[in-house]
Amino acid sequence: MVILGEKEYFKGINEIKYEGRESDNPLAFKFYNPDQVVAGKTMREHFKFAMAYWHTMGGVGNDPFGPGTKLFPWATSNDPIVAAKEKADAAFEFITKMGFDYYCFHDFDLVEEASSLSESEKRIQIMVDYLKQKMNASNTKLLWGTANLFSNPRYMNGAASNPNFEVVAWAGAQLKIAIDATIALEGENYVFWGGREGYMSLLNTNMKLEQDNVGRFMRMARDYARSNGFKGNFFIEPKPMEPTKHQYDFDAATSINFIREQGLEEDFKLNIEVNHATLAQHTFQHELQVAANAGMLGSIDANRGDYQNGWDTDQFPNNIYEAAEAMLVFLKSGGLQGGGINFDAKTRRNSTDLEDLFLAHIGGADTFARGLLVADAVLNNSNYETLLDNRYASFEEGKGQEFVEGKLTLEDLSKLAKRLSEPEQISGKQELYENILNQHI
Ligand code: XLS
Ligand code: NI
Ligand code: NI
Repeated sequence: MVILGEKEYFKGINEIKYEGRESDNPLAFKFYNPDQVVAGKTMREHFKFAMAYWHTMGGVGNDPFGPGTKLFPWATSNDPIVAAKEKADAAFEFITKMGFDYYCFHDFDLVEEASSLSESEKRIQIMVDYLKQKMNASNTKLLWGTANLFSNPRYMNGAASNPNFEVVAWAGAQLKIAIDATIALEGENYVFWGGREGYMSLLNTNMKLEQDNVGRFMRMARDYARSNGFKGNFFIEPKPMEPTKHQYDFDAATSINFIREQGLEEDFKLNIEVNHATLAQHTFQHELQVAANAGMLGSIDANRGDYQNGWDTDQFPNNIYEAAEAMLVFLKSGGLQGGGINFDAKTRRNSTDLEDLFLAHIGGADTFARGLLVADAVLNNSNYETLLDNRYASFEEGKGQEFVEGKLTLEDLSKLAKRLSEPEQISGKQELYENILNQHI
């Protein structure tokens, strides 16, 4: 059901429907069919697509070389509450017209930050009440909430990792407000993305203290949220750099180590973002696999980088090959634990039509849907799994099996190898695997 405020912002655009591959309607899904069952679940259930409040409602196209290019009709009032309510009206009109079930926000995406903490808190509470009504009317849910602990100049040296305890305390106050809002809106998860948690120069940095302080901050968040009834997951969203030169949550492996070192493994998982993976010189699917191996594949921020430069360009996903490889990992590891797919992506600075927001999300949803269909076909209609199993068959029997079971010593390996002749050469068959994937695209 489409939810409108007093005004209709996206005039002429109706609810986006699945029309199939043959459709020429640019405002229709070609592959994302919410009710289609793939591998035992509907696409809607697999993906839990979410709109990112900051990019979709707030991303006006400013970059380091120039101001915004997009004059959003919901961003005209000088009264912060009026502006915030109009933004929320537009957000819910958008989400419901897209047919999505979820959204995600930072505290100050909802309403402009005030000059005092308590005034900011009041503003957020007003918006929480307003959003509750919108969510109830439309059956929309909050995938995750988070606090923006990186934009305000006070966080220039970090938030939880700040060398000045007073800034850490301020960040804690803001964190508490964001957790309260997330709980009040029945948010399913809470995200930590530490844009300024890291360092620019090691010369002026006590890395050990800073990282331990981030751990303490997260344990406080967990304890506070749990004691106030929050049952969801906490996610760390890894990113190697930008804005900080070196971020502590560099990649999935680094973040998993941090989670374990800080005793957070019962409550924390990862939110993997495509463009953050590639910034860390990994592939998206690599990061998903690392998270899945640790039982921490929680959620996805969907976007893509530009493979000719190294920036976090946050473009909408459109690479079917990348999505198909990612969905192979996704299906084989049983999907996401508690999270969903949040379009943390922005239309280009020169994509200035309101319609472009729809086209971008349609393309993103179709890319993931197509990736899922391809991955499902590869798993069910090809010998991919058999090939992969056979590659490791030597660990399934005999001495290989004993090795896996931990029954052999290094002396055993030595004796065994001396009895064997030079092992036979076995091809890795990479091209065959690649051909199988392409065959199903
Ligand atoms: C920035 C991050 C950010 C988080 C939420 O690069 O992706 O948008 O998802 O703070
Ligand atoms: Ni990002
Ligand atoms: Ni993100």
